[in-house]
Amino acid sequence: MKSVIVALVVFALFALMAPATAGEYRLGALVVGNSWARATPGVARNGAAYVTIENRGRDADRLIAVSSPAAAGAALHSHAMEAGVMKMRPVAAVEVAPGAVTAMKPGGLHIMLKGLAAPLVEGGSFPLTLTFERAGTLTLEVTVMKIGARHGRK
Ligand SMILES: [Cu+2]
Repeated sequence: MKSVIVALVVFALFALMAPATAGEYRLGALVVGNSWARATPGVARNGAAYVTIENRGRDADRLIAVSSPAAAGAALHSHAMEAGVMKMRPVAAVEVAPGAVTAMKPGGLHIMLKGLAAPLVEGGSFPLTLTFERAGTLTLEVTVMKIGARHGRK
């Protein structure tokens, strides 16, 4: 009987941890998926990663911190026009409103990876940790697409 309960508990834990579908991760009311990055040429010191965050809950949440062992530093960035020139700007947090889907993409919101430990190679992957104010912390695997890619697998 005891072993059955243990097996059920282990199964339940796996069910909780397993991605909802391939490449999707659940964290409380949040579903995070389509995580990808562009491959970087050997000389590049920085890279960028993108994720899509869906808030299926009733409460607003905020992405407040990002980190990765693939880079010395990671930060949330947006793009904005400044005197007619597109510039990247750090943002303190990314709001994820209830019922909304926030999709990072080239030319928009992105996760800046500063001081890459090694070039990002197409077909590879690396861990990325996201910290949300309400839902907590999630580490997911980011797939590296080709240099100049406009989107992930989807
Ligand atoms: Cu940036």
